[in-house]
Amino acid sequence: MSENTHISDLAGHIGEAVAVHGWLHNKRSSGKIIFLIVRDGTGLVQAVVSQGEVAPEVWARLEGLSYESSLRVCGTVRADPRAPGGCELTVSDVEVIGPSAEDYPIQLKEHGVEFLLEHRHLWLRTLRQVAIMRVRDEVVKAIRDFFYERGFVNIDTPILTGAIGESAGTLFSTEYFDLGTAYLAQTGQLYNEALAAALGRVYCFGPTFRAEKSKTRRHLTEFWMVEPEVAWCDSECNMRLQEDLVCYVVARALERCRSELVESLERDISRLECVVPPFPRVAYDEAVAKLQSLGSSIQWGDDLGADDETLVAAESDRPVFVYNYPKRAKAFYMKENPDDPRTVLCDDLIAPEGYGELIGGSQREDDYDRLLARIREERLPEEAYGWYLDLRRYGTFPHSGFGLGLERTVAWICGVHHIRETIAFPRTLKRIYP
Ligand code: NSS
Repeated sequence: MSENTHISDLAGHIGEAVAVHGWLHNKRSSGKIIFLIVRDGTGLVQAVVSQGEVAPEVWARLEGLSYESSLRVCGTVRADPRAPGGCELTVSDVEVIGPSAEDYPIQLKEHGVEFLLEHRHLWLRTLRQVAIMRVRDEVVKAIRDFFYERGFVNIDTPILTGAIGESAGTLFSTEYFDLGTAYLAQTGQLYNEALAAALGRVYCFGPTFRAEKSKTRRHLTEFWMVEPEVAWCDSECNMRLQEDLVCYVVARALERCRSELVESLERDISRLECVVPPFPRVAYDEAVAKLQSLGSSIQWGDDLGADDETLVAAESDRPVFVYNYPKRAKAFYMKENPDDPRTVLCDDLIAPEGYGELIGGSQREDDYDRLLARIREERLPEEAYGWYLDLRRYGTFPHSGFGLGLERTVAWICGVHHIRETIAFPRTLKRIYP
């Protein structure tokens, strides 16, 4: 492969001859000049071809060139303050590496979302999708840096599991040799708890799976979750960690993805600039009373619905904690609230602007008998939890953790309505292609 200069680096090569490799994003011509807009994933550049300055066969090649053909463009970099990136290419040669068929399905016009999802492998090439993938990458890096800087150890928990992590209702299962049924992980949390007793502060970050029947803009069947687990940390300490993480990630996106957010995604970043501690904290009881006064049909004991979440955070300029939910609305592993045993020591962090729950977290039940009772109440298969109960038999310890949904966080930061755009190949109730 010959030398390649990335479009984002062209400004450092003014006056030099370079070769750029990319795809034809757009084209227009005016008489004896053809303007090619080339994209390579790092940016766009206008390549200016003058008929008099290229060989006749090159000119002929360009006249019929279709969108998304892949190209090698040779030329000299010229400073142009009006051009995106501050420069253009004066072309000496163009080689067509892979011509694109005439029927490239994604045009510059608006398409329906089902059509776009059917062509997700090509839709990803558009500037908006490229910007979202770059923000996602930055968010992932920020999350890893946050935990690394604080001394957490990253652990990869299993994806094939024997114990139900969250709720039996949303499991993907598969036959596992002679050992019966295995499940795709809904969470890495239970394994994280074992590791917290080994290493103190740990986190896992990977894909999780839920056979969600809900067709909402906040649900995927495969999504990525970062889950820290911290020994000697109570529910209050857990909420502070969540607040710090979210503020760190938002600040990083604002610092390093400003052009993606502002130019490509037209995000109102003033809404992100006010994401600083402290986040409001509303007890579940209070939240229910307030929601009822606003017309919600929620009853004490119910989990918050999507509309309730939107309402709870509607007046806030930053995410809102709702804490200490009723036991019956939450998972079996949450610690009973000593001040009100009908509730558990947990929190959901709800984003403003209608993006819903970003985080679910809790202090874990560290009492052997209470945990066993909860496993039985929920009719979970006790034999699968022997190892999990052992953590309470051999040196139990107060500990807490949470799970932050990557796609919901990226959707909120990008201001993207539906989380399906925040993962390369979304998996939903009705879609496994492409
Ligand atoms: O079910 S959670 O509220 N909590 C857990 O899984 C805990 N085991 C985490 C822990 O304490 N270690 O899910 C956590 C987050 C939730 O707030 C959402 O942001 C995201 O995971 N989540 C989802 N994102 C996309 N699609 C679906 N279906 C989904 N479910 C949860």
